[in-house]
Amino acid sequence: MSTDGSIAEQVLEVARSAVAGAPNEQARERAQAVVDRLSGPLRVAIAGRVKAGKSTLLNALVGERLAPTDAGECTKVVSRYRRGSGYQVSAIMRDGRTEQLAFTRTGGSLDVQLGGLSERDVQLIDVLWPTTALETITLIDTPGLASINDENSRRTREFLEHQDDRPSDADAVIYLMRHAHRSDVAFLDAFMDRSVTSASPVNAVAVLSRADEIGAGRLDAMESSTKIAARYQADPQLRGLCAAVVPLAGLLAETGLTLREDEVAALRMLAATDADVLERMLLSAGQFCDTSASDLTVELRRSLIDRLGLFGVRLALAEIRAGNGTTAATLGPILVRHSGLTVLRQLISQHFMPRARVLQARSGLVALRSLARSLEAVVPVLAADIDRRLEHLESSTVQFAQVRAAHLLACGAASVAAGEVADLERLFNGSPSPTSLGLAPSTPAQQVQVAALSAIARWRTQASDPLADPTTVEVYDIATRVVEQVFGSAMPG
Ligand SMILES: Nc1nc2c(ncn2[C@@H]2O[C@H](COP(=O)(O)OP(=O)(O)O)[C@@H](O)[C@H]2O)c(=O)[nH]1
Ligand SMILES: [Mg+2]
Repeated sequence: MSTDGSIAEQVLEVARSAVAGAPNEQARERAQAVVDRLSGPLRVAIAGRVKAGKSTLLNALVGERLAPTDAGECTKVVSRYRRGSGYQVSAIMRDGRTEQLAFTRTGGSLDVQLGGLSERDVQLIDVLWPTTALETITLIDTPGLASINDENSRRTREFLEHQDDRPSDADAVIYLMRHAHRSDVAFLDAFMDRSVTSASPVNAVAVLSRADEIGAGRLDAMESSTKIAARYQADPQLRGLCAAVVPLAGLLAETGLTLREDEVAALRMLAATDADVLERMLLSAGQFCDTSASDLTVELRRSLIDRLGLFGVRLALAEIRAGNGTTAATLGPILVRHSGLTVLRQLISQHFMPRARVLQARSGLVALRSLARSLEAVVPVLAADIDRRLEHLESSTVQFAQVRAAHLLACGAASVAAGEVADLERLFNGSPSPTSLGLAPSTPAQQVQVAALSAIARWRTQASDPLADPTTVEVYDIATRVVEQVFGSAMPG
């Protein structure tokens, strides 16, 4: 039986022979790109409207303030953050050149200078950073989608969407929405109908961002946003576009992870303010920063609002007063806990990661197939060999089929009975194992086989329903294949 890893390795092997047999530099580069991709980490793009909180989320995931969160020139360009052995920032130009960029770190945040370069000529800013947070994923910050036709949106779509001759540059997408605005759904839709590789409900997750601002930043903001996210997730249209919707206060997470002792000292001073006075101050950001509101300088108060938001300030003060967190080391984790970052992280590690290798292999396969097509006229033997090997891989590998079935199921293309959805989802999620059948991993082999036989009978019966449409039949067929694998790997003894 193939493991997830070996699928990627098999595609990698095909890519390596394409590199070796490439008749020209261009073909070699394309094949090499597949090799690089399959041996590198998963690429997760963060997309959404301007000011949705994309860069803030990226920083929270890294635990450092790498992505600029202002509207500086670099926020208009796609930026990629990946692990490096040292610190290095470069611009990959549209004409293919690479230019080293100067950068500084001020107040804990990374500041990149474009020098004399025009952002219009820059295709991508490539940041190499030595942090373990980027070991298994590369994060991509995209310019905001203000409207479907503007320049930034074009750049983002160019990056995310599957183009005819090459697969998307992202393996998975985190889509940020402040609220499920009509056009947000339209944007999401535009990404999704491209191909399984670029985006599908299988590799996209939606984040209800800036969740702390819901309900004017009251202390129950996160509970309200959790309910709203649950409602979005139940929406059939959204369910068909992304795997899940989770609420997130990215700013709280970013600041919690980078909280400084001097900031907590200022918060402690505020917490000691007379309760009535404080109550009034916390009514709005304007009142909080009013010149005469506190002995703390206006500048200091404004920076607390920038770093925490009104909700974050309220939360921090309440926690300090309760004695739960009075230093950066104790208050920081409390802020992170309230932010929703843990749930998002779990989603990434449980949803994206197990499929990461499969998705990458799938992207590689698409790229190699299009390479083979372009080589047909020049080196027909090599092209045919690549095609044949890819075909064989695709048909013999149940994981590709699982991803496809999960996609068809999630986007509603397959019409299965409501009572079957959970069982099918379980089958399409992860490598075939007793867990696929809802059994404990330690279930005795004989028992697994008995359960598998009855599941095979169940899905086969469904697949042979003469009234079922072809897509639905395909999903049941794939379910049967998965269970057969479970059966085959459960050896009594
Ligand atoms: N209150 C609050 N503000 C946020 C949050 N995330 C981002 N912001 C603020 O919203 C603004 C835009 O954030 P940014 O990350 O640059 O958005 P981007 O344009 O999508 O990259 C900045 O001023 C952030 O501080 C959040 O979770 N809560
Ligand atoms: Mg940004």
